[in-house]
Amino acid sequence: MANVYQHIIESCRRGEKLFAVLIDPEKCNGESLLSFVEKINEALPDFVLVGGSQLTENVEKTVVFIQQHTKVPVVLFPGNIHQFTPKADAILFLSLISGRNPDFLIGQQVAVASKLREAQIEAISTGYILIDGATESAVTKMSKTQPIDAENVDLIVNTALAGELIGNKLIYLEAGSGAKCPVATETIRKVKSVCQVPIIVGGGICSVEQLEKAYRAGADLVVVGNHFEKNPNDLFSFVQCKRTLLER
Ligand code: 1GP
Repeated sequence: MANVYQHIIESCRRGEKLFAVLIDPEKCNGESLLSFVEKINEALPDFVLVGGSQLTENVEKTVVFIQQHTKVPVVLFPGNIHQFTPKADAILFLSLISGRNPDFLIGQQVAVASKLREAQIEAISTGYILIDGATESAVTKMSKTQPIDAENVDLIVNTALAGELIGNKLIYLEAGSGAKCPVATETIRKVKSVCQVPIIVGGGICSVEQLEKAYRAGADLVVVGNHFEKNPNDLFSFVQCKRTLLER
């Protein structure tokens, strides 16, 4: 089984960028899932993330289906503990450090910890920072926490730094799925300048230009989900973008 974190660290060391597609089992299933997985096999993003903010019963089925059809590692990106399945290759073990809801900071993690250990799944401690993307996100609704104001860059940077200092191995800057405004490049740049761990950026990225800007600002891994629901063929140009950056 692939070691996902090792892959991220080694890519960062080589100066390579990473790209992940996010699949929400409630929105992408059946024929559309099969057809998208076929595109994944051609485009070869680094990871397939599976998860969503809403409660869903289809996570395990979706993970197994994707694994049966592709060799790209499948990483859980769970909105809550009910989405846990030991079948995934790894899990982003998220703590919503921008919020002050104890359940999403540590409560859900405590509830699922023994299952993770039992499954011996690769759990990657991830400081998850929700930033206002000018749309009310599903994360805000589900977690009952407010995003950090996008203008409050100092707070975002200090939150990321605190996450790293308490041991998070990744920092995820999230504008929320379908955000009108993705995370600002200046914010990514400042977080990258203080953090040593890899930075994930996601939420509202819907063009190669926005993707390239995020990479150039310092994003190590960019996650795109929503955009591919209507434009699955764009997967090719998005994955190509990170390759082109490396060749330049
Ligand atoms: C959401 O960061 C991810 O959690 C991806 O966002 O669906 O807007 O691409 P989009």
